[in-house]
Amino acid sequence: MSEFIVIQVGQCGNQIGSAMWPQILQEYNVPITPTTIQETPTIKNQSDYRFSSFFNVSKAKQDIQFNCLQDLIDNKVKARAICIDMEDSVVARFKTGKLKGLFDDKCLVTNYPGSGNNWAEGFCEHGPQYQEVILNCLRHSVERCDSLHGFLTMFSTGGGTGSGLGTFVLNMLADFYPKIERFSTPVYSTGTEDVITSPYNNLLATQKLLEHATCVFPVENRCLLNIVNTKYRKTFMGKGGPHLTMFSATDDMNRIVVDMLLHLTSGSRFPGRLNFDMNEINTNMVPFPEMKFISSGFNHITTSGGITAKSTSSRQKEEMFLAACHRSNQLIQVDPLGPKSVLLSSTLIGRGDYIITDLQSHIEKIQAKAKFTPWSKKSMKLALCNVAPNGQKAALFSLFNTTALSGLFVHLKGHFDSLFRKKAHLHHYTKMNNFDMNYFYESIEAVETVLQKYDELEKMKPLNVPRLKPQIR
Ligand SMILES: Nc1nc2c(ncn2[C@@H]2O[C@H](COP(=O)(O)OP(=O)(O)OP(=O)(O)O)[C@@H](O)[C@H]2O)c(=O)[nH]1
Ligand SMILES: [Mg+2]
Repeated sequence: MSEFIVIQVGQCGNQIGSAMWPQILQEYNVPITPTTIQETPTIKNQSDYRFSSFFNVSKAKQDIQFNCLQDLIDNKVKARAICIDMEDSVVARFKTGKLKGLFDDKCLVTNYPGSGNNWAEGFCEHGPQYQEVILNCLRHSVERCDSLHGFLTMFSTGGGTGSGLGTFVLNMLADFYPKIERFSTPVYSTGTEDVITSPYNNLLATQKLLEHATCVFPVENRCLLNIVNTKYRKTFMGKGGPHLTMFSATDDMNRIVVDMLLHLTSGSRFPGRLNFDMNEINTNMVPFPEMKFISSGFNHITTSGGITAKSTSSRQKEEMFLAACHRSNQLIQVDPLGPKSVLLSSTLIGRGDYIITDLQSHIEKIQAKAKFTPWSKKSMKLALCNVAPNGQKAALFSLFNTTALSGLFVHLKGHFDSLFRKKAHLHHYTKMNNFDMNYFYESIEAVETVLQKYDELEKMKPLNVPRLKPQIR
């Protein structure tokens, strides 16, 4: 059984975490309050379903059926989470709010007043200052795992703490636990920039992600906002009605990120007829070390709007497939099956009422529509997870490693250049102890290298291997 440690850093990382843990519990039929127990539970026996992948349950308590959060607290069950922020307001909610008692106090790290939207403050100041404290949290969490499989880090790249200290932690993980997978979900504010120094922070964080993460599942706030605008609020927004602001939509946006993380980790948490674990995703999806950014998409059906009929019709599955691959449902701005995309690798994960032939028919459609590298057309990763998202009968999750991701890197570099050319706001970075201009130069170089690689792969001609003709004697 494999275990994961979730590391949430900064405001954004911790806000996503605070939306994620109740949802994970809900999938195991452990609601926050006992009154919301479902009539037909998604799973029947928690001990069969790798509850301890994300929760530390002592050996003696592993056969207990937990019915609500209070049961977990009474039995000293803790989320495998480390919550770090250089201000204390978001993490403080874990001590007093609805998740009170779920987190280990030894794994909450806070300070005051934050990292001032400055990557250098997070990475160069708070990093060294908190290294020992964070290392103790890591050791404490790792010692409570039997077979640690991976770390999952979550933070935004636009501010200072998540971006700077978050990537410092990634660097620590690579140094101290080099053999353990390091998955990361960075939230980019590209297109909805609300932090003036974010072009610097985004680029500096991206270089560290490229260097230290094993696999990156990026999310762009503009995509989340579009999904929220067009899907969730469609019914009562009306045509031409007011558009949601980032501020009012943040909870809904975070719920989409949480759905993605639940799909991504579903194979590690539940069994499947064609089971998969997250390390398989890394092996299958990352063809070259620098090509580790992966686009994710799925049918955004919430619990209330999910498929609840006894079985899922083939028409519904077809709709789910189209939705999961459509550009409007990608969490990063790409069109995986569009003309500017060459697929380096792809994964489809069917959850719940899905069988292998459903996935195979989806694959044929992708093969007919998309462009591929010489090696990637015939080999797609398929996986089935027995348990559907909470309240749904079935769901489809897609992952694409595509050259269209170059759009993100072009955007990051363009925004960075416009600020850097004028040296605007630069003194905030250069005044930090341990910061030197090489951080900027290395980041520019790393992004340019990735762009060059995408370009080469896009231009690569598919191999035309002639079929062997049968010999006539
Ligand atoms: N999707 C999403 N984006 C967020 C959330 N909170 C902040 N952001 C975005 O993240 C960027 C700023 O990062 P924060 O996470 O607030 O910053 P931080 O990591 O706490 O760093 P400092 O406050 O500068 O020390 C902005 O672009 C915000 O719009 C959130 O809960 N969800
Ligand atoms: Mg903050």
